[in-house]
Amino acid sequence: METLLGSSTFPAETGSLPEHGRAPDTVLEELRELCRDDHDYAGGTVFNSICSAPLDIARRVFAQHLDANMGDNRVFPSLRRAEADLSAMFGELLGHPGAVGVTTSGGTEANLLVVLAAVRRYHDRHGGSGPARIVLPESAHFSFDKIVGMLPVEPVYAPLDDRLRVRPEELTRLVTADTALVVATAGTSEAGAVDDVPAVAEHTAALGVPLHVDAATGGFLIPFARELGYDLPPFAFDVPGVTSVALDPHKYGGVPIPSGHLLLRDRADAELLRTASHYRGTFDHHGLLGTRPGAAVLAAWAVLRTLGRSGYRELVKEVFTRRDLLLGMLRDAGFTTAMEPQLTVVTVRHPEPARLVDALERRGFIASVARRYGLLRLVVHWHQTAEQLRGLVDAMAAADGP
Ligand code: 0PR
Repeated sequence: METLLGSSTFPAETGSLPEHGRAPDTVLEELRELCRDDHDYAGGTVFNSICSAPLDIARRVFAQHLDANMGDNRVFPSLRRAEADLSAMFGELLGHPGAVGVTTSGGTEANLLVVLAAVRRYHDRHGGSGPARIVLPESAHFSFDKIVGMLPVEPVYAPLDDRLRVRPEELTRLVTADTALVVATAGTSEAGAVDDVPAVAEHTAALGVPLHVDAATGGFLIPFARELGYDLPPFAFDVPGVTSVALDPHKYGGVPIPSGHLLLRDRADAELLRTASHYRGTFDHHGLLGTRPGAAVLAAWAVLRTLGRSGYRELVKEVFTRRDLLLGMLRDAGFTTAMEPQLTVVTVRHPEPARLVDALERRGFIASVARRYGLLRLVVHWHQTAEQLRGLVDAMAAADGP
């Protein structure tokens, strides 16, 4: 069967709904076949992913709560409490214990909600339904490309510096008092670049323009890396003028997919997102999805309490140490990194990065190309051991040479 993703490799028989069900063992055998090309994070072949295997406690909690539905807090009152606890924990982590939180399916939904709130606020203030201007870095995640296609916004993009961070002085020139929203990124997915949020916030705060920080990738890295002494700027509510932050427990948080969280400084912003559920006793919705898995929320709750700050600090220490190990290995093998990485994404200069990625893939390794910048992109994560990083660099050298 032809799909957007290509042809099914299965005989027509297994791709269609069978008239009569099969024995579970048969289906599990078929499923093994279906998943035969999937990679296991533990196998040392995945170097493109900001997501990783969830922690054991998360697997257990997730498996125990498969029924849990965030869309019904009367059947599952625990979920509302877990969401409130998570918001309090994240608020504290991000410098504002009183922040209002909304669980989401990930960074895309969190970013969408923030832009939606900005559009509604803009229309409330200015009347009409015309496009609301939002100013973003050229490095903004492609979730914003989806969002600007869905909502009445006029995006304006600010250029980057040589480490792929937004240039604050260029961005501020584009922001005026009637700008509906400014976005900064604390950890781009392509290069791990952390924008200078304090410099951006100084200007937006003076104009009263909301500033959203997309920390989907960096939200679980930067606070702990800063505690460990890495030189990274503050990016969250401890910076006056930051009005919302998105962070994703399913990235460097150790939590299963789907797990995202949007934190809002001001309760009035949550009001802009409220939709009445029309059911007696059931809470109103602030997110986009209706029926959605509560298992991820309970798993996030359990992981945060199991690790605590010191557990995350240890994980972040390990992953940054491995990043530095990889940098040394690449240098020794004759490769040139494009810039000093701020977080866990290492970018490498190469005349034909796509060809190198193809060659690596033939050897079983998954790396990626940051297409906007023409750079080879390697993501360091805690699923990789030192030997596996060695294996990657050896494969790079053998595949193509520096
Ligand atoms: N904002 C930033 C800064 C992100 O890095 C991402 C995801 C998002 C928003 C969107 O989040 P959701 O995907 O949770 O909606 N960044 C990853 C990326 O683009 C997503 C990803 C993760 C892709 C693992 C592949 C993969 O194996 O790299």
